[in-house]
Amino acid sequence: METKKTFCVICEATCGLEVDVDNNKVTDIRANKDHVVSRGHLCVKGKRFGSIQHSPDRVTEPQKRVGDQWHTISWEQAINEIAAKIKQLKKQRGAQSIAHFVGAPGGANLVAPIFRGSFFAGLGSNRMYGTGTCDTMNKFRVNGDMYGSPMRLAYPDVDHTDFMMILGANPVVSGTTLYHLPKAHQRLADIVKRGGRMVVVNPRKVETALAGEHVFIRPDTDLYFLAAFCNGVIQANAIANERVQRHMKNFEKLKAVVSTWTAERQAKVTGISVETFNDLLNAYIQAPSAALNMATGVNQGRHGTLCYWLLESIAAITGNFDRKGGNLIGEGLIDFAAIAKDDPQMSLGYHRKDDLPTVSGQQPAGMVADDILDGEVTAMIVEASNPLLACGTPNGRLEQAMEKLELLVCIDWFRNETGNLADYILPATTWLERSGMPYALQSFVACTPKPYLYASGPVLTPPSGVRHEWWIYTRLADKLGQNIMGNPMLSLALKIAARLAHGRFGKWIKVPELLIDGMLKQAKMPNLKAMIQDHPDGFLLDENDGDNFLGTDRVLTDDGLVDLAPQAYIETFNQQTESSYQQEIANLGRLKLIGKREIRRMNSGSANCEALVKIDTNFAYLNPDDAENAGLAENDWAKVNSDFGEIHIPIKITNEMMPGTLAIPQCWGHEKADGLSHAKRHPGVNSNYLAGDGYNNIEKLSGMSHLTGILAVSYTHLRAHETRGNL
Ligand SMILES: Nc1nc2c(c(=O)[nH]1)N[C@H]1C(S)=C(S)[C@@H](COP(=O)(O)OP(=O)(O)OC[C@H]3O[C@@H](n4cnc5c(=O)[nH]c(N)nc54)[C@H](O)[C@@H]3O)O[C@H]1N2
Ligand SMILES: Nc1nc2c(c(=O)[nH]1)N[C@H]1C(S)=C(S)[C@@H](COP(=O)(O)OP(=O)(O)OC[C@H]3O[C@@H](n4cnc5c(=O)[nH]c(N)nc54)[C@H](O)[C@@H]3O)O[C@H]1N2
Ligand code: SF4
Ligand SMILES: [Mo]
Repeated sequence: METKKTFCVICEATCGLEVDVDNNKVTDIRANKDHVVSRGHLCVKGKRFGSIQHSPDRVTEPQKRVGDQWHTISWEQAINEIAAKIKQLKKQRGAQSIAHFVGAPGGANLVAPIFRGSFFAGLGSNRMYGTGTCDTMNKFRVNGDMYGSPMRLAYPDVDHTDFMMILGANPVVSGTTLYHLPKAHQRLADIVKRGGRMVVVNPRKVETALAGEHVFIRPDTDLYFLAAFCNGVIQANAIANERVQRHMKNFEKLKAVVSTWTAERQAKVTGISVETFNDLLNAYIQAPSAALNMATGVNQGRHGTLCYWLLESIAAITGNFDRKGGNLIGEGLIDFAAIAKDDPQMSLGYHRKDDLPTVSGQQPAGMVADDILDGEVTAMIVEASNPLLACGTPNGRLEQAMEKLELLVCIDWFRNETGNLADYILPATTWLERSGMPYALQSFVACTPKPYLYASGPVLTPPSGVRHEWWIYTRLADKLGQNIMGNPMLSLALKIAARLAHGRFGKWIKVPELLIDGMLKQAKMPNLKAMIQDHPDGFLLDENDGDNFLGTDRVLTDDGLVDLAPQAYIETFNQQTESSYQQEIANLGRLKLIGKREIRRMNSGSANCEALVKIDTNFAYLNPDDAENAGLAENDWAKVNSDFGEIHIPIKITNEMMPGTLAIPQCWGHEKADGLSHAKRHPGVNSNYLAGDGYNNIEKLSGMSHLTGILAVSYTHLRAHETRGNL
């Protein structure tokens, strides 16, 4: 038995782990109490990952579907056949008809994205979709417009702030997104211990609220709250005038656009009383330093881009941006933001027939069904994702569309619901089987209140039939006769490496390790071997004290000024805000649907984990008043309709829910999961049958899907003779 140190990549907390390994099997996973930042933190998903790692359902050889039969085939056959089909489709339908779809774990993988991006660039296709347009593309859009690069990403300085307000996030369960906060509960509770305040604004009284205070907000009304908040700080003259004048532009436009939004007007739709609003506003203004944060619960609404722009603007004009204890921009080891700015794949682009944008390389996931049905997309490689459960799929529309693809390849550990429709499943390595560093954003862009460096080698040897993603993309490029990584010499070297990687010389082929070493060298840091041997718990880097962004060449806009009012946002705000406000008023009596992340579930990816999933189904969570109105009692089945679909789901009644809201944990609905035996026995219901897709249900500035605040048309008691589960 051996104990190895590594880190968990399941969520962005990236906790340090100690893994006991016996005969290439995980026997125990514990928190590494010496890890420089997570310091003994770990959750049940990391603890029990062994059950996923060693699941009997794991795909360990390439699989090919013929009719409804699955056959194990060799890698040689898989790569040959897939490359031949891609070649044929490219010739017949053009390179842009060959798409790829990347899921959340794709972003946790340091090396795969480089090869994936390069493979598709070589193919000539920039048709990338991903669940980035289900979680955060609005933020990348705003960063690009305000600070000059999608990767100039601010984070709240949790460990130093005197006031923190969190909208639409639940870091204690989720581990946060786009910044790094292991031990979230303790660090947020510490704000209160220091004499400050930590306020969670959320339609559900979430776990994070236990670390501070909680304020209910009606789903998808944050825009009016933030517009009034922005106007409030301006009216109170809480403006850092000198900073604004020297380092920012278009303050007057911002001021004008929010000028009609008051505490009273927002109160009508948000449910946040004038008194509570003013209390929050005053606390924010008076705090010596104050940090704001918003995440998926606001990003997925109809106005995610406008909301994030206002949130960032409030921080900027009040002097809380680029100030210790406020919202900071990290100084990464490598200037990723500058690289991303000049990379046409990463910057804002318009590559589609419609006017929807490509943000940070991603086209809207909510357009996949339309693009397939319109004949724009004929083939797709899905890497580390399960779009059938993750995306809006009105009554299952996405599944019907994806069945029409001429080629569907899933690179995954399992045959998930999307994989069921695939022609090929290509088995990939797990994070315990590869070298890595925590998410690129935290490592290189330093989106973390506690900057640190960590790197580790593989803990396990992969099964012989499993491959790293870099290898898969390189072999496909080789077969297609196209370059990988641009440069022809490097391309040739990589192709030779991939050809040899699983033969006699295999143990000498260390492509990911060389790449990681290259990145570390560029950052003037110790190499991977030294990190593993000399720094098994990582090491801390300089803290970010603020006052290092504004007025420096790190602001990447053309004129070096922060843009407080990008023209597209002003136009969209003027076009949409009044009319959507009136709709909100008209819809005040209607129930709104939100999602719910659970500590034992990681999107759909942990659904098959016996050690985690012990309940048969997800539930819809309702306030007692709403339950009574519909004649529903605990555990009754409800029939919920939206404009898009219908589901049948059992309910739980709880005061945690704001009246007028319904929360359903997403990424359930495994009744067809033939490759996931445990998930199939505990199927639950796919709440995204109620979400819309297509052009009208997409936020136009960033391509984000509309997945929260969905209006219910009706919710009624399901009579006993009606079927259970999805219709
Ligand atoms: N345990 C667990 N952890 C996860 C995941 C998981 O599935 N399970 N998923 C991972 C992924 S992919 C991501 S992107 C991150 C996301 O991390 P977070 O952004 O923290 O995501 P959630 O926990 O869903 O928090 C969103 C919150 O928004 C609230 N909300 C919904 N609608 C609104 C609204 O209109 N306004 C406001 N103000 N609040 C609203 C919801 O009640 C919810 O508490 O989590 C990651 N971590
Ligand atoms: N209604 C509603 N819908 C939502 C959300 C919501 O809040 N509300 N949240 C949205 C968000 S934020 C997200 S990110 C999506 C999540 O949706 P996805 O990003 O699609 O994530 P998963 O459903 O977990 O699917 C991940 C798949 O990747 C595989 N996998 C894991 N690690 C690796 C790896 O290293 N390599 C490879 N090749 N495969 C791997 C897993 O086995 C699994 O099959 O759901 C979205 N859907
Ligand atoms: S909090 Fe996130 S990173 Fe830490 S053990 Fe749990 S899933 Fe892994
Ligand atoms: Mo996500």
